[in-house]
Amino acid sequence: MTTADPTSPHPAWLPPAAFRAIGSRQTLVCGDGTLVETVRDEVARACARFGGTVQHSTGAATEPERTGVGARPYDLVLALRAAGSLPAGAAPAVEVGRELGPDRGGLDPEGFALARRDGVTVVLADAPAGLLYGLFEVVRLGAAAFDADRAVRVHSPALRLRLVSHWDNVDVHPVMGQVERGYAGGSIFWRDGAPIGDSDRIREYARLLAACGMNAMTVNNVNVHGTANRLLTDRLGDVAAIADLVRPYGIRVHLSVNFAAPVALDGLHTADPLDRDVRAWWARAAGRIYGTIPDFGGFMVKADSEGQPGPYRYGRTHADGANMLADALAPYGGVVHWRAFVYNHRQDWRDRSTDRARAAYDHFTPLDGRFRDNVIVQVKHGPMDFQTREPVSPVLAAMPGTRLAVEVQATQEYTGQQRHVCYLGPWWSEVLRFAPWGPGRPTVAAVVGGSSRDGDRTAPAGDDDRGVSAGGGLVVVSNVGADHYWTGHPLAQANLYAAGRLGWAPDLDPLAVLDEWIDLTFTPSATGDPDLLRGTLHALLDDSWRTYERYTAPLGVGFMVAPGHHYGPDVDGYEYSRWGTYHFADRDGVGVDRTRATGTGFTGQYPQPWADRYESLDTCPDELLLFFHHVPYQHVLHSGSTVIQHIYDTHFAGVEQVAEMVRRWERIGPAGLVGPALHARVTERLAEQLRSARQWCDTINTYFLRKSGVPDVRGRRIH
Ligand code: GCW
Repeated sequence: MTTADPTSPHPAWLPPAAFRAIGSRQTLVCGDGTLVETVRDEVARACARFGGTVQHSTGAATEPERTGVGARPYDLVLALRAAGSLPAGAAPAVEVGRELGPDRGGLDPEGFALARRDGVTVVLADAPAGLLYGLFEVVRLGAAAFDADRAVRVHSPALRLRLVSHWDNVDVHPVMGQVERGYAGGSIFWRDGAPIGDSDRIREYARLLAACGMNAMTVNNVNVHGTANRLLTDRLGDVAAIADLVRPYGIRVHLSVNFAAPVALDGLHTADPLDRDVRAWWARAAGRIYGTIPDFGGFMVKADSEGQPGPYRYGRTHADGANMLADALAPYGGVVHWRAFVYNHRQDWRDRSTDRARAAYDHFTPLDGRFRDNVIVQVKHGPMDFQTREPVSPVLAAMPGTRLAVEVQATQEYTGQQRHVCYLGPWWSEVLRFAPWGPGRPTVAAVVGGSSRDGDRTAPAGDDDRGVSAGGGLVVVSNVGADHYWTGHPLAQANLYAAGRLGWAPDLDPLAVLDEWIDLTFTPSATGDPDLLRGTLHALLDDSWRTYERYTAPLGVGFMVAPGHHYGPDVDGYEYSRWGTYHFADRDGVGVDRTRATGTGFTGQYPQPWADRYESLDTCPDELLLFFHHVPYQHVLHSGSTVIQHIYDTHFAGVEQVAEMVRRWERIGPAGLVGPALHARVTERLAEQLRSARQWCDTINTYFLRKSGVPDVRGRRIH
């Protein structure tokens, strides 16, 4: 990679060199429409740099034939199947099309077929979006796309909706700043209440999103306040401007809205979802939006959560609230993402039956089947709140009559705030592959992909994109900001990339995804040893989530973080607070008893086999032991270690692993394998990670030594 140009954003996984293989060849693009033009423009841009050519034939006129170049052999043909006859030089594409034939049926609207035959690489799609995703698949393959023959392979996304949720504030929030939980500088959309107006950056961002497989985004925080309310009304033009910029990359814009917007904006006396005037207000708002943004995606709502307004205030249910908005959007094909992140954040800690982990299930599962088809209930992947380790939310297995989306957090609120290397691909992959009904039964990916309506049968997804069968897909909270590297920590780019790729294909190996990201992002330099760079990046990233877990939160304990900003250790920071209680450590033991037998009964929210597996100390996985059980410090884990010794050992080991990461990264500096600016940025962040890891280790080990009185069997120094 060359030295970063500080005036333009870092190219992330789309540096010009990633297009070398395409840009040095002869390409034919066939078809009509904005996204096809994007494909043509992308190829043309690459050709301008690397000397190849591109011909574009629309359905109406096959330009290559008219100009007599039709007989030339192409290296790459990207064609819509309906684009009409192909020129002679694209004959292999015709054959591939025939093979794909009527018996293979229509391709997914975002899908494509890829093959290589007789020296021609062929991408066929039935809709322009498919051609765009096909192009980026060829980019990913690089030179390999033009090597040996390839049998026809049909690609389509497993999850229909793959949305990036921005917690970007329009106004600067007095506590949260321009981006809530943002660790990468300001917002790429907003500054001090107004649009930033950096069209190039927003366009580049849309390109990056499309290239990793995303197709939607919200442009404002789920906590909606101040000027953000007005994005629905007199500031709608700001949203339309963003939509215009991202549309050519197949990204649809959604808005986070305030449930009480009719009150906040127009002085209505109520926001009751069953009130006629309120319903009419939302219907008018939707009409206005679609008049301005015809492909608007829909609304995202955080209601009755952490102080946000919602239907409870009017004695109504979440279904009443969500359905009202759904009805307003339905005539235009919009959806409502209604978040299930609802819990009592004013708890009385003396009441041991209150359990935040239970909340989403208790609030939402009674409403299963009562949401409109264009409502997506958006469920955080764990029952708590994006902690380093949590079980999968049982809600994902408990609402067969509802479209569900799973929400993950790329912004590293609880995983090192983009100062620590923490590759989350392996974590999300575990979540998506989790089988709530046991091995061999549908996974979370199947639930949110719509191929599983319940645990007892697997039904194919419907053809339409409405209804429960369509699933609700993946939502990822963005980790992007106005920073040169987009994500503050340059290596945190891998998280956004992985979210898109896993949303498209949840079965992908997260380490293979990392290889894709490395290959695209880091162009091998003429002098450097690419294996050294790849080896170093794998050494830093592969196990980084587990390393982070080792020096922070043992065995499923969460929230031992400093209250408010959530960075760094504070074991009792949230303990016995109104937000919840998370470890119950005392002189005898630690952990939260969530069993049915003696605890909060949370284990009962799971179907079998997990309800029993989590309930029993004999079968509960070590890594979640303290999430489900309160045990003495001397309790022996399946690993053979005691709980207290495990805490000491993992904390020391985690720090040692970070020290090794520092050494590995230092070693590649002189080799010039990455630009000096990027190398320096990562070096600086690693130094902070090491400092912070030591602090975590000291704090946690000291706390538990004092509480338990049990010494480290290895006699290491604990303060
Ligand atoms: O994790 C918590 C965060 C809040 C966030 C909330 C949510 C946007 O601390 O900052 O608010 O989750 O998901 O709504």
